[in-house]
Amino acid sequence: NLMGYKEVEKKTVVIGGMFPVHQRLTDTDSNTTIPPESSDCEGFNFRTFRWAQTMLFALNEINSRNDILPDTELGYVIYDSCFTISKAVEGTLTFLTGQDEAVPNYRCGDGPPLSALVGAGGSDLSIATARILGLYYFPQMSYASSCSVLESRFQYPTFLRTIPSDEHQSVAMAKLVLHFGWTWVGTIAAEDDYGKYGIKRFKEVVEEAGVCISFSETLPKIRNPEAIERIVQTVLDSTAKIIVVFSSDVDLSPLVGELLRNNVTNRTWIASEAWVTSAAISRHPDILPVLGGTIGFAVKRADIPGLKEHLLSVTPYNDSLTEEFWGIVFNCTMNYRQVLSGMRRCTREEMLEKLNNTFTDVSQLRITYNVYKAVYAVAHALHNLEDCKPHSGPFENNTCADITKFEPWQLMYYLKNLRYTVPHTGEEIYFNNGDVDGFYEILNWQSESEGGITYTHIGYYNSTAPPEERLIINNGSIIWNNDILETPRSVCSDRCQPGTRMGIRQGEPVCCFDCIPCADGEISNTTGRCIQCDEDYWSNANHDTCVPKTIEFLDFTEPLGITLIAIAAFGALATIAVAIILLMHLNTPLVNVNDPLLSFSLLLGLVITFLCSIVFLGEPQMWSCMTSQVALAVGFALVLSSLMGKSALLMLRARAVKANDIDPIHPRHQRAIMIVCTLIQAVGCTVWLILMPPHPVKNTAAQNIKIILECDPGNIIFICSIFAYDILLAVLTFSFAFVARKLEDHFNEGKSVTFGMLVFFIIWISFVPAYLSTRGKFMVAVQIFAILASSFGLLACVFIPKCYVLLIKPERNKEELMITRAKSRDT
Ligand code: TCR
Repeated sequence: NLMGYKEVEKKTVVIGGMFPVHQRLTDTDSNTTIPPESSDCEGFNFRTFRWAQTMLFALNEINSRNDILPDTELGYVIYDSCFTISKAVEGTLTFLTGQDEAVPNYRCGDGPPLSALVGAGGSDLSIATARILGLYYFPQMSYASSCSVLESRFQYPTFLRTIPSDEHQSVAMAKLVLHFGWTWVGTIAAEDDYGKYGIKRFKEVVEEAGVCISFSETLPKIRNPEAIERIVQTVLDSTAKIIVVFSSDVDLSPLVGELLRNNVTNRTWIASEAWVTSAAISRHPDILPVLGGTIGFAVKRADIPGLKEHLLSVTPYNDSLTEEFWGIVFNCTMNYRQVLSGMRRCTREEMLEKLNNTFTDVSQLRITYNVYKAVYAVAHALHNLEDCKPHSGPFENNTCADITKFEPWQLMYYLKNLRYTVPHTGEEIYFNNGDVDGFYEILNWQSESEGGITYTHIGYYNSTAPPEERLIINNGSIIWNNDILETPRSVCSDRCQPGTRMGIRQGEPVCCFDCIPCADGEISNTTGRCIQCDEDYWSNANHDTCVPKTIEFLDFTEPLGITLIAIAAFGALATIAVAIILLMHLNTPLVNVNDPLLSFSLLLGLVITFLCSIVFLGEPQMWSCMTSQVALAVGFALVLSSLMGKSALLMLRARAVKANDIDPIHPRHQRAIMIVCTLIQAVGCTVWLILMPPHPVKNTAAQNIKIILECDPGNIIFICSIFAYDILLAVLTFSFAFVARKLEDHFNEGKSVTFGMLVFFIIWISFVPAYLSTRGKFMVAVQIFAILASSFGLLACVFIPKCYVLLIKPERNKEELMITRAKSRDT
């Protein structure tokens, strides 16, 4: 692998380089009958060979410059790590010992001092070499090992790199996924530290933000077609349209082949830095339907003037690698024995210029630029070391290091504190604890006119910017991998429609859910969660907004209300009419047979009950709640106590008639009964009104969608006892009248009162079930009906017979008749 170094008279310092020029080891049979040998490599990689050549180019450039290391020549040793850890370790040990054998801790001969190792390619290789180099405090400057674990200066004390840590790239990818609102993504990682740690960090960030991972696959390092097929199947089976791939192009290539074979289209691939500009992937024929629209992250690109010429001037005589390169490119050989076995002999007249090859393609110098920067970093550090002013050096006792025989840790000092500008691009480089700032260009794979792929710049990610400005994407310039040219959607379950909520599916990620309708009284808009409506609100039919509950009370203006008012008014007028009739015949026997005052108080009570039923209507107010109940109770008390006064007289008369006694009762007593009984009720009601007055309430519990405005009785015991008192009066009245029902000489007043009371009872008894089985405003209607009906009942039963006689049969209204009747019964 040694490519050699030039021997010159000047002081010489050697820089080591390690590049994965070959892709893998040749399979060796594990035969132990012969001594084992270091295995050979195969799969020549033009891209990485360009990296190696760039190191040479940079060294030549530095050597020919007079401002950097004017008195010192840079030599080099370059090793091929073959993408394998064992080769990388072997190369490192060989480098340290200076022998062509890997003998650790031993360096023989006094060759020029070694300075630093530029390499070793992939992170897993660098992790292995950095551990060994770290033992000797030997600087390692990597150009492509981006894995975040290499950040640890504790584990890898002398590791530096010109590529940003993948910490930034993983976060940037996560930000990208969140930027487009994808919540359902698949991941594919190479089976190395780069892939594993990169995806791990990506998942952490993305899952914290609520994104779910549909599948996580690992790309095998060694040929394994079954595993590749399985991955393709997973990709096909998954509903995730976004697939994040953290892998190098070498490891990804077999999968891409299989994807092409299965024609896996309509997916958007998110590329990591290692394959986003890889010709090995994008130059596949017919790649566009499969990987077109890919979005990826790439490190800074640069133009390096003179590099193209250097690459084209490569000749096959220098070393074994260029010789092999030449043979592969031109399909010929320079090996005499192979020529004998029939291969075309190289003419040495072949022209690299005519080739369109990854090696000579200098349009995407990204890792190549990192190599260039790495070589310059070492050269500048050496320059500073040589430039040290005696007696003011940084080391113990202000000493300087000697460029002809310095220790690796002394160079490490200069590397750590280095700050330099890269030629041609003017970029300023310094190492922040061994790392550079995270800056990525975001590229989009778009179709080129000739059917190829161009990497279109669509934005960038800058880890040093303030958090909101880190990811800048120009959405408009993206061309997606679908026919509709719209940002693809990748979700497991679509967002729940308003009115429904997310219902978890047992055993599935949280991004996959069913949408379940909200319960009544709950709504959801866009959050996928149902929330209870406020107290006075209720959900609409779609469950997406809370609407105010309808307010219910029996209004004056509605037909039912109007009807009730009409009936009540009619009742009151009828009662007044009866009173007028009675007044007009005030001095007739029929009116005077019982105390007429009681008749009028009775009629007054009836007017009160008729009118108070109107107060039950309308929106309940404090005053209406108080008046309606109290007026009803007092009105009935007045009615019933008047009737009781009347029937008490009748009962006693009936007794007296039987016993032929004289009139036992005086109208004064009757009036006293009436007044006392009514007053008791009035006092009770007053206490009620003062202590716990009835008041209007909003009843939200009875019915979901309505607020019923009603009167709360204030205290249930009060209202019960007040109406119980009315019942007591009614029962007494009834029993008095019942006893007197057969009394003939009183125009059958006893009978009519008995009958009226019966009607009264029947109405109130049937009221109870009717009242209990209705809801809302109809309860009020039922109540009013009962009041009106019972009042009508009493009015009709007690006064219709009287009015009949007074108006239609006035001849019966005679005292004699009454007396003769009584007498005839006596005889
Ligand atoms: N870091 C990867 C290896 C790698 C690579 C590449 C390999 C990167 N970029 C381009 C081939 C081509 C970035 C690692 O393993 O750290």
